[in-house]
Amino acid sequence: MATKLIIAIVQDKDSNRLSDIFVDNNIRATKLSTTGGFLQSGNTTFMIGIEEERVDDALALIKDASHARDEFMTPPVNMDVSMEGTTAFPVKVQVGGATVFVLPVDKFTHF
Ligand code: 2BA
Repeated sequence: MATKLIIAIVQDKDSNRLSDIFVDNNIRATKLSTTGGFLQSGNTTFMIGIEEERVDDALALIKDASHARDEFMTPPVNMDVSMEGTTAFPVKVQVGGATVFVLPVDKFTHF
């Protein structure tokens, strides 16, 4: 039976509920505290080793538990231009519900 690795990046606000959902559905996952490269604020990455047949079910649970939200970020002031009258206004960024990768797994062992 082929194993896949799901890597799912979700917002911190959704992560505890998603952990509970994984436990309830007998999905084994490792939760990592991560940082988004763009917003440079915390998010949560789940690593899930799972049988290929169950990948779609896991993706449906992730989709259901993850919500898109608007965040505001203040862009850095460009120091190349004159500072006169330059104010960095917060910019609205929509952060997605979940960013998900599904990878093949060459070998999966438990010792
Ligand atoms: P962040 O890198 O902090 O990005 C947060 C949100 O900012 C993104 O939401 C997107 O709406 C926006 N954003 C990111 N880069 C941008 C850029 N160069 N210009 C304009 N807006 C930009 P999502 O796309 O939903 O991504 C949420 C989080 O998922 C990301 O947090 C990052 O941690 C991860 N992620 C997204 N795409 C990825 C990828 N291709 N590879 C690895 N991680 C990814």
